[in-house]
Amino acid sequence: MRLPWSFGSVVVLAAARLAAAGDILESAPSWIGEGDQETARYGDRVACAGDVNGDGFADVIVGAASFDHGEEDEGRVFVYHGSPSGPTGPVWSAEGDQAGAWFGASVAGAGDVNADGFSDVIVGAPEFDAPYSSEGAAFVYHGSVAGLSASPSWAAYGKLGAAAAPPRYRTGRGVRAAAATRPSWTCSPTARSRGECSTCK
Ligand SMILES: [Ca+2]
Ligand SMILES: [Ca+2]
Ligand SMILES: [Ca+2]
Repeated sequence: MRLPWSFGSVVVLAAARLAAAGDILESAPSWIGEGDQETARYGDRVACAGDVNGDGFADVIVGAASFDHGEEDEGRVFVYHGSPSGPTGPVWSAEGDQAGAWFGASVAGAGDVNADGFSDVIVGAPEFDAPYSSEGAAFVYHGSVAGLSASPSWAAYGKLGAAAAPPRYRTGRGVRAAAATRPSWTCSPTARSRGECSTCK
């Protein structure tokens, strides 16, 4: 099957056993995922997500860093749950919600970072502004019996992006310059995108 190149696609090849030649991959894909949006860059990054819903089947995560869904090139990530017939879904997706964030330019299984028995995933957004221009961000989503959480459970930000001058944070006593080393990873992505960092200690 030939797909429009700019849409992007992901192909899964299933293992087949040949007694004479040992274990090899089938030449035909057993599953194909598609971006269904021009220049979405779907499939530029793919990874095993672990078992995010704990059903015993491995799950997969696919990034589409130039996906548009309200914001141009915000990026979007899709997760497909494994099953006896292969990947199903997408059953979960998340997006950058910031133009040009490139959310999903990197995706990976994170292991089980909170040791609850469910695999977690990490997603990179190298052009995310928070508030430095293109400082970049990484987000972790926890797994559960229902799959990944809708909102990130943890986020970290580059802090040293291309901003010409350090931003100023609003405080209860006015405005002051932010320290260059100010920790910022406890601030929620939504709060940071709104410039509400003074409330995030
Ligand atoms: Ca699973
Ligand atoms: Ca969006
Ligand atoms: Ca976990």
